Amino acid sequence: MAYGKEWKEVREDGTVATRSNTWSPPGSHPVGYGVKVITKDGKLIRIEGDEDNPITNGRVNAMNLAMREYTYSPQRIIYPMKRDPKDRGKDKWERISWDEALDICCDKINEMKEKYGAESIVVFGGTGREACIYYYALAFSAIGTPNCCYTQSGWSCYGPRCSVTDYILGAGYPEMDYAGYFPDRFDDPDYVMPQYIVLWGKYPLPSNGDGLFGHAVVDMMKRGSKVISIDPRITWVGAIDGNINIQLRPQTDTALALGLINLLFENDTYDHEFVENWCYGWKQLKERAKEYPVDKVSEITWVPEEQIRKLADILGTSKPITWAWGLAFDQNKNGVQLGQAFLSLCAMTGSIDTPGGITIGPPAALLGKWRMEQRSYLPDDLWAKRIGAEEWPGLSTGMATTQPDATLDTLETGEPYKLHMAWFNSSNFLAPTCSAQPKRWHDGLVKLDFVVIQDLYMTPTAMACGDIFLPMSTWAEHDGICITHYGRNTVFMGPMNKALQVGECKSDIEVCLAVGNRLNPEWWPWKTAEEFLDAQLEELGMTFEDLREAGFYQPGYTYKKYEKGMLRFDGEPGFNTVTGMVEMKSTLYRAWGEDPLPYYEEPNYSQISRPQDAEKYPLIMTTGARTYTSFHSEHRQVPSLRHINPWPVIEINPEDAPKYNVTEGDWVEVYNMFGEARLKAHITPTIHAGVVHCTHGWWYPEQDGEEPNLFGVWKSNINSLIPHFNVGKLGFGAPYKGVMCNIKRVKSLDQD
Ligand SMILES: Nc1nc2c(c(=O)[nH]1)N[C@H]1C(S)=C(S)[C@@H](COP(=O)(O)OP(=O)(O)OC[C@H]3O[C@@H](n4cnc5c(=O)[nH]c(N)nc54)[C@H](O)[C@@H]3O)O[C@H]1N2
Ligand SMILES: Nc1nc2c(c(=O)[nH]1)N[C@H]1C(S)=C(S)[C@@H](COP(=O)(O)OP(=O)(O)OC[C@H]3O[C@@H](n4cnc5c(=O)[nH]c(N)nc54)[C@H](O)[C@@H]3O)O[C@H]1N2
Ligand SMILES: [Mo]
Repeated sequence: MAYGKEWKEVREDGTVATRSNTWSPPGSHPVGYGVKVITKDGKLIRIEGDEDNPITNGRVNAMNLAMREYTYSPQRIIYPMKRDPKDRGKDKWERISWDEALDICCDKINEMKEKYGAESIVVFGGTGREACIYYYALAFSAIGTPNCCYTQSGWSCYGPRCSVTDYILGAGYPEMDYAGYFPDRFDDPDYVMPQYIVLWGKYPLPSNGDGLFGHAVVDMMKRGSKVISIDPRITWVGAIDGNINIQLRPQTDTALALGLINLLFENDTYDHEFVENWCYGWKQLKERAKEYPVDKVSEITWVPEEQIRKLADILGTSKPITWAWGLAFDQNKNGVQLGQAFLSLCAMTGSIDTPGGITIGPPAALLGKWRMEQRSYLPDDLWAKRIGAEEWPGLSTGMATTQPDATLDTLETGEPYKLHMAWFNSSNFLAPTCSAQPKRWHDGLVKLDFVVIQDLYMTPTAMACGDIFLPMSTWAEHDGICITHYGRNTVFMGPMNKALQVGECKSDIEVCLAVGNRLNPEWWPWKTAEEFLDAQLEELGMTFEDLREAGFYQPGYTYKKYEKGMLRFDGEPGFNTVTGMVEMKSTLYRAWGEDPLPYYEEPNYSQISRPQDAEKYPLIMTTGARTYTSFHSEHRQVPSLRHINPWPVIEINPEDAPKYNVTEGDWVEVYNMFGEARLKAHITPTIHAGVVHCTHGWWYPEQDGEEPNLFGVWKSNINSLIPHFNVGKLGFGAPYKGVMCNIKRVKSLDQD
């Protein structure tokens, strides 16, 4: 159903309902909950679900239900501000106009370029938010630096999965098939309901990770699909009768995947037609997988042998099977091999590009042309200066960024050149979000000459090092486009429609345009967001107003594109890889000095690889499983959400808790050779014995914000326990979801 002009409606009670699609800010991934923003006299009243949205059907997540509190929080920053660099760490901000703020920023950019070269400026960006579409362009063609950095050690989010897909499959992000492409959804005649949904290292109900509307899993369960959850924790979905839990030791997934591949070959239950015609290197993979017999895999993973066999039987005999892979792939040094093995399993079960299997995007992203072009603005010699690009081709080929760990080294050592200026766009990485060993980042950042912060709230990062603060609008306060997987697998695209204005806040697009207009008008000719969005949508033959009136866009899906010549730039059948096939044995991995076949590697900080530390640190810590009430470090100031989850939590198995004299609700210090953090104990049998899980992203906005306290950012900073440069051979992956640790009971957040 198209909305027509009724995307904005005045109701009888005088309120206005503006249909929109939520993305960010505040943070969220491009899923696009369809909503109605209810305003009165320009003020936000509430968010309602939009029952006409074909995917979300009127449902809204907790963070959007709390939008009014978020929008009008007294702690939100709604005017541009400046602070003298000598007052960093002090609450000495002064309100200024946008013009003054932008003039200062642009003058500084020009000054840095002249004195030290454009590469002395680095743009930092965070996760999956709308800003991510624009901060690369902000760096490359507005500011003119090759150094755009996503700071998570080993680029451990999404980038690895996308790059692995690119290298092995030559396609856009593989997503579980939840019939999102079709207006009639699950009733579409082309669609087949999967027998099983594999949720591997992903729990999409709270996370809606990457581009997947998590509740679709529940919609599919209602229609008969069963879930296989591969996770050290038993989740709500896993706990439902008939669903299967494979509770493994963190970071041992690649061994499990290879064990399953071995059994599918051994049992001869793989899809012969697909494997033999469309997969390169399958015989070598078969040989490699023989090194992973089920008894060995059971010992490595802690999963009982009979469970592994049963799982292999299900995978070999059920059709269709749909697969979702999550963050646990990226946050693993061995994750590139895991991704390769995972895609091989998808191939062996005949799931790739088939109804009810996994969908894949074409090699060129929808609305991706403009983003690619911005890169070409930079001359080759400047592009060659991108930090870590030459040393890490396996990363820098897939990602247009710096290598994050190398960026920290550059910040600390001034090699190969000194960094002088940073522009933070949607990243608060001192709070335990992106950065591992955040104190090291802190000490490097406070020494920079000039720092710009583009955010909605005063954060520990802004307080520590910001000189200019540019206040951002929420998704309800600006125009934009929400597109799943940034166009790499466009299940759905929808308009974000401005419904209100708060203070003088502007959107990320507007800031990009303002900076681009000043510094590089030839590449930034658009004056308004709408003009810019019109230009973006030209390739689809529509304007932004058309998209508003349509309400949403679902492109439809053609299955088995590889048979039809729809996946390669040359129009031939096959996949867009070096060999034209699914590369179970990777040509590119080999070219970059990596084993072309998947292998299991024990994590560096485990009791097995460091027996000398096993007694000191007998537990394994995984972190960051998402909660319904926060997006990373955001939302801690929102009373109703904080009420639900008031403190950081460490989950401990009831077998382990008494050994440490810990009971429910106690404060616990978790520590290892890198650092420590304090959280509250939750004793639960849903976590595997021997493993603890810690929530991430904690700081205390209610506390003193000035240095050295910085809103208590060091107290529960779980990333203090995560080492840097613990990455795989391609430069990807880090142990955020698996390091050894110990715990002890303490009196409180501050007292031993
Ligand atoms: N231990 C551990 N650490 C982790 C993880 C984990 O699982 N465990 N997960 C990691 C992952 S996967 C990721 S992606 C990172 C995320 O790390 P970050 O993306 O750095 O997340 P935040 O700390 O929330 O910082 C985002 C900042 O941007 C602001 N913001 C929100 N939306 C917008 C917007 O649209 N525009 C602008 N300009 N600003 C906005 C927010 O207010 C916030 O201050 O954290 C990582 N850290
Ligand atoms: N509400 C909310 N939503 C979010 C975010 C948020 O902060 N809050 N962050 C967003 C971001 S940036 C991302 S990347 C996504 C991530 O979302 P997901 O991909 O769903 O990842 P997580 O929630 O980190 O972890 C998923 C599951 O992996 C399990 N796990 C932990 N270690 C391992 C392991 O070694 N192996 C396996 N197989 N499983 C393991 C955890 O127990 C957890 O249940 O969520 C996004 N959505
Ligand atoms: Mo992420």
